[in-house]
Amino acid sequence: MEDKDLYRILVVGPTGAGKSQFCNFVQRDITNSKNKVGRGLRSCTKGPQSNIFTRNNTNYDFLDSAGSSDSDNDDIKNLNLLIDFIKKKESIDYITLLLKFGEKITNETKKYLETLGKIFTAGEFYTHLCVFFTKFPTKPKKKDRALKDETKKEINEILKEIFHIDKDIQIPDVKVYFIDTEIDEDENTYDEQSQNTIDIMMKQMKLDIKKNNSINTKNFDVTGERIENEKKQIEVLKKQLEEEKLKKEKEEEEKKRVMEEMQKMKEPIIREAQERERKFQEEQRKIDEDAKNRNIEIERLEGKISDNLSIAGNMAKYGAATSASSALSAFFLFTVAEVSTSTGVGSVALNAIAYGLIGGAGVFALAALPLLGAGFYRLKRLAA
Ligand SMILES: Nc1nc2c(ncn2[C@@H]2O[C@H](COP(=O)(O)OP(=O)(O)O)[C@@H](O)[C@H]2O)c(=O)[nH]1
Ligand SMILES: [Mg+2]
Repeated sequence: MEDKDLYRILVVGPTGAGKSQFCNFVQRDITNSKNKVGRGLRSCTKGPQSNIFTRNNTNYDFLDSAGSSDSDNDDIKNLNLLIDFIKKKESIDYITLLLKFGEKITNETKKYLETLGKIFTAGEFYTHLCVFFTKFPTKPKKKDRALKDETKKEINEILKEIFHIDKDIQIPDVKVYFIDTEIDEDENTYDEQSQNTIDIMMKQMKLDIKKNNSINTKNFDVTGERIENEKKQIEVLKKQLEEEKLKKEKEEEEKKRVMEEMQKMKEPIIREAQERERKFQEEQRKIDEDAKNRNIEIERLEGKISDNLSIAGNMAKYGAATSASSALSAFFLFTVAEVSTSTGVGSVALNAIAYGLIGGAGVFALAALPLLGAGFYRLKRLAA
């Protein structure tokens, strides 16, 4: 959104807060005479007044309102004047509320704020407002800085009360500024720090206005009927919201009930499926086990086959060696016997050898028998 051609700003606050001097200050009216500034108790502003000027290439109209609790003490009269005035303007963009720094917020001021609460809705007020505390020392002391923080807190609490905003409802704090608009008579200048504060406020205001529409002032009225209607509308909306909420809750409950019902219906089916799955898993496990066992058996048999084959092989080798060696010994003994007989060695010696031969053969035969038997048995198992 483009910047507006003219920003219309309402300046409100109790008499003596410094509204007229503020309007001179924002337009750097160093004569401080465009808006007649009050001297003494009586208010000098008779009725609302327009202040159109240009600052930093932007056009403004600061509307200096009459204080509603001025020395005439006629709140309604001043309120009438203000409403008539802003009705003619059709819309305003912003509200600056001026209060004196360092002074307790009096009951009079509270009444003034309550009157504002009859003109603006809380929504309008909170989205278009900033607060200025005037007469803030140009060289603030420690106590002034402490009071500044307290003041911010206090004004936020008071406004919440006036606009009936629950304490626990979180709304952003209103923007609060501290200035001194008094001319330094020796130097004939305004406090520059305070002028900078005005520039900051104007920038902030432009941002706020981009977010929020202007306040339409055409339907403003003195009786507070507009606000009452708004409140009634809010009540109707609240009721509707409450009914909607109840309806939704009932729907949610019904949904939950149906879901539970469905769950119940589903349960036996799920259980059956689970049982089937369990059985399937068990069967699968058995099959796996069997397969594993068979594999073990196969491995065992294979092991045996190779075992037996090697035993049989050894046996054959062993048997051949044994037969060969016994044949050799028999042949050797026979030769010895033959030689001994022919050479005429004594018969005693011959006999001893012959007996030795027979005995040795006997012993060999006895030793070889179980071995042969075992070999035979193994070969038979293998064949089976
Ligand atoms: N020191 C000082 N005096 C101020 C300031 N603002 C207003 N005044 C004085 O307070 C008195 C009332 O100011 P005025 O603008 O007429 O208040 P209005 O009734 O709200 O319009 C005048 O004497 C001003 O000079 C301020 O910021 N600092
Ligand atoms: Mg004034």
